[in-house]
Amino acid sequence: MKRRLELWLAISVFVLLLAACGGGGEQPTETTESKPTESGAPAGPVTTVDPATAATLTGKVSFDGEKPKPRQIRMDAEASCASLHKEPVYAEEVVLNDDKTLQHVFVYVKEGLGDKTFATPSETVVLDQKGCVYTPHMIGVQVGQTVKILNSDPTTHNIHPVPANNREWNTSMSPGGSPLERTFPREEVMIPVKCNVHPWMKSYIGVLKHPFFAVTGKGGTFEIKGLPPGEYTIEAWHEKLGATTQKVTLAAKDSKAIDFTLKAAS
Ligand SMILES: [Cu+2]
Repeated sequence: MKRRLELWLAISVFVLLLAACGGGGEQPTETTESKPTESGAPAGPVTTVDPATAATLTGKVSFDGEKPKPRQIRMDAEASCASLHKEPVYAEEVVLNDDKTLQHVFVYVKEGLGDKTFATPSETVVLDQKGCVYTPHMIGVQVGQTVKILNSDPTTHNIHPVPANNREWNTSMSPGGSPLERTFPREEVMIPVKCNVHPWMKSYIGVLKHPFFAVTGKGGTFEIKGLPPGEYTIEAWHEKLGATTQKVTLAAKDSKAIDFTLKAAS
């Protein structure tokens, strides 16, 4: 009789332990309310910025130094890529406009938004492989926002992001195949992207929890709209020239311009 009681107690303890460890799928999920979902999309209440108070930040990024000589990409080893170009193709590492402003600088709010969470945009951001070059060279997305990767080339690419804070993956994409859709669940400035087939292919993806970022283009300018009033640290990030920050205070409805200068690598 005593033995049966001991056995019964042992079974009870085991069952209790199993329940405490969350073995069942119907446990209340009390601990997940503020954690991001699997895709990285915010699970908690999202911040809506009142358009009546929203501020705008604009500016441009300039280059200081001797203009670097553009580096020509040699595609000779891959005839299917080389045949897609009649003109020489240059690496997009340092792309200068005529007025010495810079393209492909990621300008974003680095600090100042506190714990605010923002809705994940439903629009996808396209990254194409065209002429054996990533187009555009640099993109920004929010955590959980879909990046749609295309292969517009008559050749196979193998896209391979090399993140430090997200999961690494690489996928082969054959010509005429379906687009690839991917999300990144964690913030990261920036994720380098390479192609395992073509060593010259390089791109960058910036992933943020908020929508306040821009990539400079022709003219080296940026515009970040819809900012809640506040004090911010803004960073301008460049793949070869490094990063620089500036602090800015934005009052309600403010429209401010700040300029950045990135020096030639010494
Ligand atoms: Cu490729």
